[in-house]
Amino acid sequence: MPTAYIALGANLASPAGAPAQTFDAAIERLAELGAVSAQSSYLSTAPVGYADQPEFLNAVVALETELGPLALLNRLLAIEKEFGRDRSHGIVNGPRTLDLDLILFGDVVLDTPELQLPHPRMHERAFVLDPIFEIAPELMHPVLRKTVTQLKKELSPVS
Ligand code: PH2
Ligand code: MG
Ligand code: MG
Repeated sequence: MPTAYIALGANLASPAGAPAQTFDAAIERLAELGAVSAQSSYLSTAPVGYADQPEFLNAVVALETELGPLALLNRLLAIEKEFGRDRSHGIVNGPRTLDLDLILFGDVVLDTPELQLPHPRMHERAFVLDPIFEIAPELMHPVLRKTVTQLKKELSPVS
């Protein structure tokens, strides 16, 4: 069964509470989609891309699932909504109650309007690489053919 790596991000309270409580509850939902085989710690991170917003909580979960990548993506979007995600305001990279990004799905490489795999910015983002490094340092990026450890080393200290 393929392993999906899902990045969690939040910097606003959701119906479940503060971001850490949102993560706890969202991970219970993720566990209904397969088996959660690993989970990083919850890391406080400075906002990237749009600076004028609260700091984020970030984490990564490894999920063994029978769902295909698009079916999984649709379930992630539904869970985001359940936890109060509102995509109607126009701020790209702005504050959110819950962001669930599908980062990797086994070795699948996909480039469609709905879903790109691996996530096209995963290797540029410490808030994604740091939590993956905690749970899977030897995981290989299927396009760049570098491990998460290598990608983390190549990241500039400000990203
Ligand atoms: N997500 C973004 C944009 N910027 N910054 C941090 N620290 N953490 C995030 O999860 C994050 C971000 C877009 O999804
Ligand atoms: Mg995101
Ligand atoms: Mg997202």
